[in-house]
Amino acid sequence: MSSVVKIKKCRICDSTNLLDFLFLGDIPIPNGFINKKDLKKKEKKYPLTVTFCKDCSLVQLRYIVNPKIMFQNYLYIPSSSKTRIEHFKNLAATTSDHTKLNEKSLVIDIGSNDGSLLTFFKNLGCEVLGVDPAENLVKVAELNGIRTEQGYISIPLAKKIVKKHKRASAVLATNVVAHISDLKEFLKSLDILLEEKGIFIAQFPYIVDLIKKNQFDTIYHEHLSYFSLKSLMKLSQHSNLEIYSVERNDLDGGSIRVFWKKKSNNSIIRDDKKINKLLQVEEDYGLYQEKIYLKFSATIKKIKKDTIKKIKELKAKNKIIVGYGAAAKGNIMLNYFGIGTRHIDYLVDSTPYKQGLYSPGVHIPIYDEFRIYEDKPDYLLILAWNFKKEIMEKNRQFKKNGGKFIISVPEFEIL
Ligand code: JHZ
Repeated sequence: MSSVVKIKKCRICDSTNLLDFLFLGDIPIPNGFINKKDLKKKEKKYPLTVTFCKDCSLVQLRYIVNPKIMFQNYLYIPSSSKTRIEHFKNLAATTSDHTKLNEKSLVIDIGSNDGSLLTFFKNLGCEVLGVDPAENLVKVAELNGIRTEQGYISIPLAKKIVKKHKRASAVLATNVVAHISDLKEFLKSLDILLEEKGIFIAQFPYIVDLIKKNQFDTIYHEHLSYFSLKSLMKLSQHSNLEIYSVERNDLDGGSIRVFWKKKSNNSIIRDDKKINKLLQVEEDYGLYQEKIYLKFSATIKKIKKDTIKKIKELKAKNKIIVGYGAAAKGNIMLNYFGIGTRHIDYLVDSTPYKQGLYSPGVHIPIYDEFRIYEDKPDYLLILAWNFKKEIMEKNRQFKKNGGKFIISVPEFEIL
């Protein structure tokens, strides 16, 4: 695969009836943090164009960046947030409510990162196996005691895993399905991985929340698809798996958990009530019509204008602004808004791997969170707005000292 490919048809239904409704610009990959010595090198940028399939309603990126460029060396780790780790604990409990797990059960996590989620299944006594393409993170996971196969899930890798280990009682994928280009092959791989009564649980940010709450910065090169339940049901038609339940939760600004089983497994009853209720929410919200996406695009342009104006006003008063959380989404926001070192003095992030590096595109230095207590900036622009509560609680003292928080999603606000 070349470094970037333009798609001509929908990933799920092959329709060419696509509407490009938003262009966020040519932007470097959002987890492409830079070493000081490389700052002068030309960075590769890729177009971020979002398109809507008028036939099956899948929202997707027009341009796909080669996954090797994005995931081989990956600096994002879930364990940098308490909220996410608590959520993983809850996900492990939900999984064992859905399927009987014991010491003989194998649980596989696709996109297992540093092994944080699987640790909870290990504590439940299950056998666990991670699958992840990032060389650096496989090493971290192994150090955490989580055995991990390095690679992208595919039919050959699924067959290899079954041969080497066994079939799984549960396969999980949190914030991963959106990263996958060939979704039909993905479902086939799951069919191979799962035992007859096994279940697959996927979780990712939900398009209804994304549109409703103006979460434009969740749109980036890693996320190829932004699924509605309807689009996923359409996808499942091409496979041996079917969706049997669905739940919403408030992680990452609003996510859905989708539960799949094998079509041949009649021991699990499909929860039609939950499924139909959510399909109705989507229909009522206008998710299957192009109008809502055109409106979203106009709103995002307004947020950009408002934020730049307000930040310039603060800078004119010589206020010091620091960005909180060098999240992938934050890097998209900064690049789309064109906010750089003239506006933001530096970023802070709890992930040790990101500290000492520079943000992609706008090249803002990243430091340890504690730096704000030495420098005492006037404002903290919360880039990781999905952890607003956790970040504000953690920095109560900053507020007590007279500091203020700024948020730009769902709209510009000083808190
Ligand atoms: P966070 C990643 O996106 C990439 P990002 C990926 N594609 C995806 O889908 C989402 O995750 C879910 C920092 N932080 O989790 C840690 C603090 O510094 O929103 C992280 O760098 N202090 C897989 O990168 C960042 O913020 C804190 O107190 O947008 C949050 O990144 C807290 C709570 C976080 O994901």
